[in-house]
Amino acid sequence: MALRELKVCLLGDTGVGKSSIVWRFVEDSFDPNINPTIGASFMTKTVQYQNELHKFLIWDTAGQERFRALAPMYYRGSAAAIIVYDITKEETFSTLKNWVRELRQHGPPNIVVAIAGNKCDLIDVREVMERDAKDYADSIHAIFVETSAKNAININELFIEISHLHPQRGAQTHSPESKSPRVAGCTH
Ligand SMILES: Nc1nc2c(ncn2[C@@H]2O[C@H](COP(=O)(O)OP(=O)(O)OP(=O)(O)O)[C@@H](O)[C@H]2O)c(=O)[nH]1
Ligand SMILES: [Mg+2]
Repeated sequence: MALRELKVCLLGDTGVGKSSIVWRFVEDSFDPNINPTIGASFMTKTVQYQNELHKFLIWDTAGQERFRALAPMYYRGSAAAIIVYDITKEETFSTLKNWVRELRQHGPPNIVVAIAGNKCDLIDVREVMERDAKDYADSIHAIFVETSAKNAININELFIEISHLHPQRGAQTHSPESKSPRVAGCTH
């Protein structure tokens, strides 16, 4: 059986749930008392899709400002970047846009970008509209999905979409509207 390795990094503000997304994907568990990441952490998970094994090599970066300068070490060799924001915190969406700009300027040219609006279980305190985030993602040809690491919503789907996109197509030529498999909306 063919084995494909995919290096993926997670970027985004502190507290948006990057480590929780990785933890949910790799261990299928959730820790409400998880600590902020120091530096970065590395995990792998191998998944079988049809007749291929996909090994995700995941670099989970630290969102705290003091670690910001380390990020290029992790995104430079990545096939895909998952940029995470928190749907209940508008400022984390601004941070996400800064990451997109930085990736465009300094990241690998064909890096697949996926945007994850995490904590979609908290719709009562939502600050970022799904439509606005989806429009933005379409404008930069990025995958978009709202996730909940807490309730295990769209976490596997996020990684499946990424593996479908790589390496056949880069982020630049991908049109999420027409080509990517659909992921269901967030149903809490
Ligand atoms: N309600 C809810 N809380 C979440 C979700 N994902 C993460 N959290 C909580 O958000 C807080 C921060 O989660 P982390 O996974 O540590 O966030 P992070 O992005 O890795 O933060 P840094 O490592 O500092 O960059 C924790 O208290 C989590 O339990 C989610 O989907 N829903
Ligand atoms: Mg973390």
